[in-house]
Amino acid sequence: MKNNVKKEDMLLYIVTDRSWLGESTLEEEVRAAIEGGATFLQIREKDMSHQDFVCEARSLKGLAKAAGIPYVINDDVEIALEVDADGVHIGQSDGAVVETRKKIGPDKILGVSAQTLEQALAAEKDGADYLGVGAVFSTSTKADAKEVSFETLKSICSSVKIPVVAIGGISEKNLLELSGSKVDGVAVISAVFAQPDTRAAAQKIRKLSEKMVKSN
Ligand code: TZP
Ligand code: MG
Repeated sequence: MKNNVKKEDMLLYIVTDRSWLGESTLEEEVRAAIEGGATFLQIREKDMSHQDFVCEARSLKGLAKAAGIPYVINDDVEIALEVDADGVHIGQSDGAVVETRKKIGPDKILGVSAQTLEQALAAEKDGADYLGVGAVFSTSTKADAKEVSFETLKSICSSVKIPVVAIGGISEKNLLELSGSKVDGVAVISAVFAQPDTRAAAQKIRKLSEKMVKSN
């Protein structure tokens, strides 16, 4: 298995969400989050035409490249290949991990969502570079998110070698509750993008994530 991502890349993993955009553009919001210390970017769009998604992905790619952070496309392998993204992130219902790895080749990042230890072990064996595990807290951002217990998160983190990022309902209030799970970082949407000052929110979450990882 190639080492396409590092554990440190997981410290502050941001996932885009247009539903929180106010006056500012998605590009401005992502730039602010990167300035605040984001270490990884996932571009996630659920209702967008192929062409618009390609345009958005190209423009955000510029920001990620300038900052030197990895960026992946959620779900859509074709778009990831078309814009030459660093990789793709898939869920359990987005197609087999082995097939996705074949399509993107060995050098691109493959992230996989896992809710159980079995799914985590299978994804690692089938070629995932990192795992997203959650929802670790309740979230209103993803309607169908299943909750994953602290014990499950902990058992996944101690059973796989690849980096693991926790996701779902993580905020500055509960982040440190993840201490002791051995998780490598946090993936957030609302804790950064739903805040009035995106840059400051990212800074705060990044600091807490570093503290949490150190105390693991
Ligand atoms: N996958 C599991 S929970 C979730 C996703 C995409 C939503 C995370 O959003 P938030 O606002 O950080 O809870
Ligand atoms: Mg998906």
